[in-house]
Amino acid sequence: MTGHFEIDDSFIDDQNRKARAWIDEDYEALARKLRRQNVDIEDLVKKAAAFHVAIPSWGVGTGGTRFARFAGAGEPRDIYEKLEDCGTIFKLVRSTPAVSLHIPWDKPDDASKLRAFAGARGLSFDAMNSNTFQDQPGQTHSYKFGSLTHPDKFVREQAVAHNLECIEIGKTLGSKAHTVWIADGGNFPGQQNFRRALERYLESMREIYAALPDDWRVFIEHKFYEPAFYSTVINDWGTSYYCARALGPKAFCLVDLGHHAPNVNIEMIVARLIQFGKLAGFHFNDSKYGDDDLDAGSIKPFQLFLIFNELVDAELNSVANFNPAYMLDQSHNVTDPIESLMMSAVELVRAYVQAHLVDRDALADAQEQCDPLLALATLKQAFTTDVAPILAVARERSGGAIDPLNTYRQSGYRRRKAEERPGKKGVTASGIV
Ligand code: LRH
Ligand code: MN
Repeated sequence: MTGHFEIDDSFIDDQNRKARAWIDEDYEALARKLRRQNVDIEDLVKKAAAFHVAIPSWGVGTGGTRFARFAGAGEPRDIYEKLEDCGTIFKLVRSTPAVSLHIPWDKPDDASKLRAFAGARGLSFDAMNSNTFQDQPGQTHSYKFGSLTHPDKFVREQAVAHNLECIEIGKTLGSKAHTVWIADGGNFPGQQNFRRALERYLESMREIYAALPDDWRVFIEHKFYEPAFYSTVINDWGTSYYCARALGPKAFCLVDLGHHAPNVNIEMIVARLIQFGKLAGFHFNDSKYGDDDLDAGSIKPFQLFLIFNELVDAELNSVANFNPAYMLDQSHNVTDPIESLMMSAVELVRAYVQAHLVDRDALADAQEQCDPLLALATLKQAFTTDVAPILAVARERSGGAIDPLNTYRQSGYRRRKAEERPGKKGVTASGIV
């Protein structure tokens, strides 16, 4: 790839030097504050540096809605350019060493070549994602009326075969998990037989499960509506959990934060799935109304903190079968996707570190003493602690940017990509990617 611009380490060092002054001062002040709480700030820096979240390959392109997609400058045009941008995000925030691919959007001509290209940028591949919610050119059977649950067994077989192909590609890429989200459902009462559709789902998923290598996991992703607007086969965590139990020990339940009805207590669903040993992990994002796929922590940061409060409690108590996969799943319709993904990754590390600041003995006492206000105050003390200096020092010590957004903007990366990747800027056909 001739003439491809990259932000080099010396530029990041230069920018970090400019930020050194304020970071040292803030870090010392926070260290003193935490010392009073018998908390060693260095422990938290190590935890922050160890936190990783995967980038969705489909997130580095500009997203859209059914109304329009306003393509940005220097859009990645293929999986290699998507990985270039994922490499840039990783270089600046250091907490995103893996990418989650979507097939066929990212189907590689040469998976080994792709793995090497990613490896050269410090990137590996997280969970694969199948796509039986769109018809591909030349596809024999349409998914208009479903895929793994379609009444026609030839459609189900086609959908199963696609998932097996995703697993084969993933094996070459070094992935260890496969996420299955299906849009199957109905728009009208009576359109589907609810029980038969679920039986067909399990029948199809058993074939996919049987194809999993021993060290792989399959993630079932529930969603309460859209694109089906009356009923969705895998609509909630309960149905997902039933299926994961029915399939076996390699099947788990993935929580996409945008896939729940408004006001659903997602942190409680997370606690349930942790307790039941079936938490696959997350598609982190945020939303105000539906599956808005907005930037994580941008609308409900306290909910994000409460979810991490459950995760850290499980981590500290070494709960069995607790090995969640963290991924972002967002659609960037009006921002530079690289900036949104960087800032979203930072918000996840922030929530994780703040959750480690919860005084769990005090919280347990307040709960046992039936003192709700003290319990809430104990959580809020952690949530209202500004841990930004810890996050910045963790990034810098990992070779990243103290101020990733400013460093990215100073680098002129997007402008350079616009020169390298001439593409049609402006309004294009609708669709999420
Ligand atoms: C469905 C979903 C799923 C992906 C898709 C891009 O809403 O969250 O995880 O396959 O978005
Ligand atoms: Mn998702």
